[in-house]
This record gives sequence, structure tokens and C-alpha cells, in this order.
Amino acid sequence: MLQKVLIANRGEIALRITRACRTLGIKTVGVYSDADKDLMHLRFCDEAVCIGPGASSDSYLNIPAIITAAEITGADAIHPGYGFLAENAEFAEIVENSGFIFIGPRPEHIRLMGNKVSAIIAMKKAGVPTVPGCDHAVTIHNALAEAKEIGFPLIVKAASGGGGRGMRIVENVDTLLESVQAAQRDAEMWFGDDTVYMERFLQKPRHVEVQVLADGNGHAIHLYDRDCSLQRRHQKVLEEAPAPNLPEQARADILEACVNACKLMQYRGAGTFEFLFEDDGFFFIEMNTRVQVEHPVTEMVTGIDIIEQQLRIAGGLGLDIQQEDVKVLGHAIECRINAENPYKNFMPSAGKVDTYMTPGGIGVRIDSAMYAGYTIPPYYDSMVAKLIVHADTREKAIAKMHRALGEFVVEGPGIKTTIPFHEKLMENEVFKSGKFNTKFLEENDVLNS
Ligand code: MV4
Repeated sequence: MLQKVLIANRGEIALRITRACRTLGIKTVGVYSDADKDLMHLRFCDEAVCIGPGASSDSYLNIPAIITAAEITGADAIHPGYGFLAENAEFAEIVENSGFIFIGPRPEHIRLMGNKVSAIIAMKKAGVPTVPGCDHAVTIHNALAEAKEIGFPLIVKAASGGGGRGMRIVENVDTLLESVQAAQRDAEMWFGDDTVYMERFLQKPRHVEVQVLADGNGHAIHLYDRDCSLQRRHQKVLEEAPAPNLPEQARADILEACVNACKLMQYRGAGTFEFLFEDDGFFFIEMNTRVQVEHPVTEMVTGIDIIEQQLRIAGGLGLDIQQEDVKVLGHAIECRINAENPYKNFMPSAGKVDTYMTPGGIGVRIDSAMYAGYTIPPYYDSMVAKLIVHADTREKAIAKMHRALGEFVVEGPGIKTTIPFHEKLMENEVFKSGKFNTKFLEENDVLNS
């Protein structure tokens, strides 16, 4: 088993990983930027190393500083969390070449899934259903021919992209070539790679993802599914498990396909297969080779600690779970609480938190690194807490979430949060029906309905 883990991240996920390590008796090394010396998890880590100034590029993305911190503290493994370097294949290679264990997939799988075209090709080979499209690069020279095959509307995406950046929806042939060129320019600017590809555009899909765990030697299991359709500008706002209103056979088939793909690839670690779900069909769009923000909803319905499993797998202990052991009990919902003002177009609002009161009760979980007196720095992501609830049914989970949100107090000069937005969401009839898709937030003014 691992002896000492360096947590190359900050905020709630750094605290989450610290907790898992300490529960397992693994020593912890925290790293922090100049702007983060008051981070909560540093109080619980055995050691802490400053890795640079506040800007992410000089600290949490500073590979030499992170490797050096691991060397001077004698860590044997590095956990990247999510975001920052979590899906950087070069970082994973440098970690391994420097003699440390990378707590995550093999670098070749990070690279394979980091390129959406190679990911789609791999999934097709593994029998995972993909979106009707072309699994190769598109330029103005072949776009017309490919578009004839795919049909309109179609969407142009960056091969090195993901998470919605640089996507372009093309309604008809008139705007095809200019859209391909614009997408190539965006891709070059955002990702340094102008490779783009095309897929049929699904008009009102749901976003459903499958959590997997694999030991790297061909043993793989799924931990069922999550619905992440409620997104605002490609940022997930709320996630739930299991995905509501999925046809049972379609669910069983896609879960099996994901596990088979992991076995075929000899995948290692935690991973998430992201699908669009429309007209009772699943369509693979991308695979995330990291633990995700929304992993707690899966933990709440399965009782499995995903971070603990990551640590076991990285420590060579493999998976101590058989597929038949994995059961979904009840329903879990996660609301991402951001330091943003929902009444002012979700404008970020950093600052000092004077009053911090968290909800409680059966099945209420807070994943946050905030505390009274904590100052939210302006450098990083605006997500400051995840409120997760679990109950026997989706209806009861919604009622419990609404009650918990009503108890949640985060106050300070200039501090606004999305708590009121989530309270209104819990009162929204369409949301409560479970019959919504990725267009819901775009088409509904939740706060004023
Ligand atoms: C799509 C799509 C429809 N058809 N792909 C990809 C990244 C993810 N965050 C959103 N993605 C989508 N990919 C095909 N073939 C719809 C989405 C999508 C979306 C697209 C544009 C604007 C908002 C969106 C919200 C969720 C999903």
C-alpha cells in the first residue's frame, strides 16, 4: 500500500483526498500557492510545501515545483485530483519517470482519451456506441463530403478539446466551411492543435455518464450512472445518481459496454464514460481519465469510496469489489455551490467568509474546504462547496436538498453564492419531473420562474 501521497491540488478535492489517505493511514503532503496558505486540508496534512505564486500556471500547473515537493518530502505517489494536471499525459509520464506512482490511469490512456478522435476510434473498436459522425480529422477539403454522410445539423468539435470549448453547430451546408475554419482557429488558440472532427448534432440530448473502476490487469467494474444534463456554459450545475427515467435494458447494455471497453484496454484507475442520451439511445462523446467533481453522488448510492479505491489500485492492492457487490440504493443529488451572484448573471464574487453554517442530518454531505474566516481567493475556480444529499427516492432527495439549501449560510462582505438558484431549482416542476435535457437551463429562467 502507498505510504506517503502528495496531493497536487487545492480546495475541496484536496481535502477529500487528504481525508481518504488519513482514513487509510497514508501520510499526506499538501502543496499550496502563496494565495492558498490558509487552505483547510493543510491543517490535516503531515507536511506542506509552497509551490509558487497564486497564478495556477506558476503553482498548481508548475510540474518541476510539484516533482521537487515530492522529492524533498519523500512521497511515493502523487494524486492529481481533477482539473490542473489531472489529465496531462506528460505530467503522468514525468511523475512515473521521476520514480513516483501516478494515482490515475496509464499515460497512454490519458493521451488516448485526451484526443477525442482517438477516443472515438477506440470506443468503436470496443463496441461502445458513438455519435454518427466521422472518426477522423476534418478540413475544408473533406468537410463537404463528410457532411453529406453525416447530415445536418452537425457539430464541429476540437479533437484536443472537450467540455464544450470551441464547438460549432452547423445548421446547413451554407455555413459549413466557414464553421470548420473558425473551429480550427479556436482549436489552435485554445488547445494548440487545430484538428477538428464532426458529429451529427443531437438537438435535445441528456448528458449521462458511467463511472468505472479498473485495476489495470483486466479487472473492471462499473458503479452505475449519473445524469449531468443541467449545465450552464458547459459547467455542470447539478448532478444526480442514478440517472432518472433510463430504460433498464439500455442502461444494462451501456454499463456492460463500458466495462468491456475497460477490460479490452486494460484500463487502470477511475474513469468516466460521457454519453449523450436521446431517443432511448446512448452516444459516446468523451472519456474522462480522472476522478470527477461529481463522484460523491455515486459514492452515496453505492457506498463505495472512489478515492479509496484509487489509492488501493495505485498501491497495487487491486479492486476489492466484485461487480455483483455493487448495488444502487436510493437516490443522490449534488448541487455545486459557486461564489457567484445568480442575480447578476453568475458574476464571480470572491472575498472573506465571515459566517459559515452548514446543513446536516441523515444523508446530508458537504464537500467543501470553506470555514468561517476563510477568504475565497480570486485566482481559481468559483466552486466553493458541493452539497450532496441521499434519500430513498428522488422525490425525497429533492425535498431534503431543498431543506438543506435553506440551512446553508455563506455570508461575508461582497460574498454571493448560487444557493438561492439551487433552491428555486428544487421547486421547479420540470426539474422535479426528471424530464429535462441539456437545454433546460438555457430555455428556463429558473430564478424568476
Ligand atoms: C454534443 C451535443 C449534441 N450533439 N455533441 C460536448 C461537451 C459537453 N460539455 C457538451 N457537449 C455536447 N456535445 C453532439 N454530437 C450537445 C452537447 C452539449 C451542449 C452543446 C452545446 C451547448 C450546450 C451544451 C450542453 C450540454 C451538452
